[in-house]
Amino acid sequence: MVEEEKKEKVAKPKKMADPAAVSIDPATQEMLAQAQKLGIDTIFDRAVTMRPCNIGMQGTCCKMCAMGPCRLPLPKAGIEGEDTRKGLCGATANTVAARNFARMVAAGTAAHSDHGRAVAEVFLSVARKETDDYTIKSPERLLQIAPYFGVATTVEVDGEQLDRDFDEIALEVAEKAVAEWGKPEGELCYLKRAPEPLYERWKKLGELPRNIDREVVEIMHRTTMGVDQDYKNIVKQCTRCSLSDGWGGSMMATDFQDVMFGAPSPLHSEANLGIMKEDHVNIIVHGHEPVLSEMIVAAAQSREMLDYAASKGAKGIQLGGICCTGNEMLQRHGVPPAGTFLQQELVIITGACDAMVVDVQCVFQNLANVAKCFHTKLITTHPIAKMEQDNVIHIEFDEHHAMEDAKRIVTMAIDNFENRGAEVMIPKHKAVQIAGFGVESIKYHLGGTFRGSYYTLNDNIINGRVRGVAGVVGCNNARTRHNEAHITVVKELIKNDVLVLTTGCNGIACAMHGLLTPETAQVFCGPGLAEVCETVGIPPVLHLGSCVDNSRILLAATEVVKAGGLGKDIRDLPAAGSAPEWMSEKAIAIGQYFVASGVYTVFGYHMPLEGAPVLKDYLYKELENIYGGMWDCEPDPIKHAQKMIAHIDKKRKELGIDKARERVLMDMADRQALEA
Ligand code: BF8
Repeated sequence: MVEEEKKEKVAKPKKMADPAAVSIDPATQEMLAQAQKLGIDTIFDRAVTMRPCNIGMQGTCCKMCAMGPCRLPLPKAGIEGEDTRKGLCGATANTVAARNFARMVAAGTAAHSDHGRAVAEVFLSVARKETDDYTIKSPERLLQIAPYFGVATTVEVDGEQLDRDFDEIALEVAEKAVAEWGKPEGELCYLKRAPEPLYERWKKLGELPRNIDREVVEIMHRTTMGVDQDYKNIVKQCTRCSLSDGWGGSMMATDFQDVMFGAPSPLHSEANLGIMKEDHVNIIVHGHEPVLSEMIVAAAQSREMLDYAASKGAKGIQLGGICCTGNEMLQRHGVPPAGTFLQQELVIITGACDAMVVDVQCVFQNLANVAKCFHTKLITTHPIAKMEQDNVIHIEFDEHHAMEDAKRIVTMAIDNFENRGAEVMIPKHKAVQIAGFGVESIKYHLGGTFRGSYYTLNDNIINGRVRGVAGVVGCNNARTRHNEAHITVVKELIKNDVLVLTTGCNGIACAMHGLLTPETAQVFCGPGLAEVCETVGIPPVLHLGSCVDNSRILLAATEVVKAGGLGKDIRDLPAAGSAPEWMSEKAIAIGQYFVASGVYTVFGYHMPLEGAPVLKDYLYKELENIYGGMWDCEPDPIKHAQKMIAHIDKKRKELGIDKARERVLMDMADRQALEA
């Protein structure tokens, strides 16, 4: 009998995800069904069979030492009177949850900033003329940022200011930038890019980051067993560390990528799995650091490689992106993203992916198992990110012979084209998009070349056509329905005349669902925002790039403050932040620097704070008194957007711009009267 029971158990069919229930995207649904037909498990199925740990979800599992893990779940009946929960050492639920939260901030900051460091180091090689493969494509950006590093761009000769030697400027900036990760004293150079009251607040609070590595290290020290036991003091260090990300490592990643690869400007592209082509060699770049992918784009466009592809019977080479390397290639070259974070396995399951090239971050280890079922060459390229499976090829990138590495990879993909199996299925779905916005292009489109400022945007916010601005960013999460919260939040915001700035996987999701074209304004926007978008020809959702490019959102907000009429600090602006489907530690670092920069920031899904209600209250309420920004969490996407809109309205009221203004058409006599 026992044996029979056992057999029955084994024979039970494995639980699988329902494609329509786990994604709103038809391409994802089709490919998931195909994966299930082929018996290949994906993250969607694994999310069904593995449930998350309830105590970890609450943020109150402490595994900082070998006496634990100490688990401090909230009692089912709640807490009446004193909260007596404590770990073996006496750590309270607040301390445990704050330490876990802080370690996420440290990990997120480390990831973005190590990416920034790698880019800055490549730039140093360029400035030292050690590589021919990379050059300076945007000298303007370099001259723009040089003063923040204390590097002069002019030199006085006989009482006259003359342009300084450009190579000298480049080298000095590169050396100063690389030092930002470990300089022994002082503060990060970019902090003074923030509006003055914001910088002064951080200074008064003693939260100016000293150097990037130190702030990450200090979190690791403070949160190890028996050190910082005051949740407010831990959160303070979270701020200092996260600022070294947003106003440090991430901002430098953005800037030096712009300097070397060119500052993005709006361009046309497409998005979703349907960008792959059956008769082309398909190469997918995935990860976050774009240094090698830049070379892959150049190699794939070279006559030599195109001819070689033709000789193997391919009609061309189709590049596509996943995650933020995809966003980087999109914003500078128009390379279409094949999908978001959750679609990475599906790209291979099309059977048409001849090579997937990965660098760092957000890469599933299961890609190697999926690749085993197809002809796909899975290539890791970064010394800090290898895979244990033996079908994975490692080609380590080196900036000194970057083009050689890139050509080797592209050649490998072309050679693999003829090895495709019979199971090729590329979903038809794709959407067009306009991407590649940045601080300057917003200025150009909304301010005009003549004005060259954010004045027109501010004017439209003041007159109420644009109710406010929202930064909606971040990941997909397999615990929520793929893209549903992203799209619902964004649609609700633009319906209510809120202009949306997007990055990361939210940007890809918005592109896939057709929200990144000027034409969508008429369909989805409130009348005010629709009028502005139509007049200047921009989409109501502006794609600003990858997750390190959230620094562009900080700088855009700073430009709005500078343009005047909307307060003196980011905290005064009718603006809010959101990550509807977050999953990465990087999102927590971003959230903390948004909050500490004065932005009300709402996360979807859940936050690992429910087990520590006092800490939660501190982050969701008290931080507003300190920074003007605070955290919030709302899984329901409509309520999520409505909370952001309520905050925007609160700020409009504080600014005295909450009443609809009558639009008066002035004639010449009226104007003359005004001038008099
Ligand atoms: O850095 S949004 S899933 S890809 S972590 Fe990863 Fe999240 Fe996507 Fe970009 Ni950002």
